[in-house]
Amino acid sequence: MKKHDFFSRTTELSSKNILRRTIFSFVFFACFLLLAWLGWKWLYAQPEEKGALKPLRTVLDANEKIFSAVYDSDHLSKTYPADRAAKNVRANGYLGLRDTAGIGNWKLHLVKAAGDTLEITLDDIKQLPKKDIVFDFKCIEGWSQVTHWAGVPLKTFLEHYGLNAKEKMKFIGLSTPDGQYYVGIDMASALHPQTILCYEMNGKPLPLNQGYPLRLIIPVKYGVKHLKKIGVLYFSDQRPPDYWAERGYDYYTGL
Ligand SMILES: Nc1nc2c(c(=O)[nH]1)N[C@H]1C(S)=C(S)[C@@H](COP(=O)(O)O)O[C@H]1N2
Ligand SMILES: [Mo]
Repeated sequence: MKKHDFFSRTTELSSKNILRRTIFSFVFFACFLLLAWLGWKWLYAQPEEKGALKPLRTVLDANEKIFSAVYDSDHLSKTYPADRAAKNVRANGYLGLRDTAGIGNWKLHLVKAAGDTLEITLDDIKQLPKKDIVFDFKCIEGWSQVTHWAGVPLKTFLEHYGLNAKEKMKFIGLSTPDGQYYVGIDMASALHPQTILCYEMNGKPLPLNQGYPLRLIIPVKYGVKHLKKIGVLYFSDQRPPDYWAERGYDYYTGL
């Protein structure tokens, strides 16, 4: 008898408990939904800054501070034997590539200072020491591919043109000849030993859709920074304009 009472009491208690808990969970969940909805509304009411909502921009800027502080310019990206490189190389992003008129007269405009621009031909560039690199090219859209490139290290190139003093500036800027696509790169990454002014892919001249005659290859960055068909290269102490950063992407995009 006692035993029975005991059991019926616990059954009663636990069904009360269940009801209480159900109500509690429901209220808790409703509050959670309300808070999430209010948070969302608040976020979208915030002003935009440099292409992203301000609170999100604050997080991006904090990430950038951390990554540039820990960035080690001696750290090398992983490389692969040439036979691992893709034969069918993916091409992505055609801004500034479509107009091919005048490509035969292409020259690189190297802006040494305001009003002082050197015009450099592809043959000039090919005279400089050549470096091959086979690495895993990564696009922020989510794909990657092991690819094989060759050209002159940007650092070697700048030294050849006596621009070592410019290496004290904070950034280099690059743009296509028509100005449709443009990027800015922090100097530490620009001078990284694996950063090259590239004119060959798989041992042949760059195809048009890969940036013929000259592109940037910068393995320490995502694909967005590997500007194809370089028209102009210049130096700056401020962040140069950057096509995808203006559309809300992280400026630094380091790997
Ligand atoms: N001129 C130019 N360069 C560009 C782009 C572009 O649209 N125009 N897209 C960038 C992006 S987003 C990527 S992922 C790489 C792709 O390089 P690939 O065509 O060699 O794969 O080029 C970068 N360089
Ligand atoms: Mo990309």
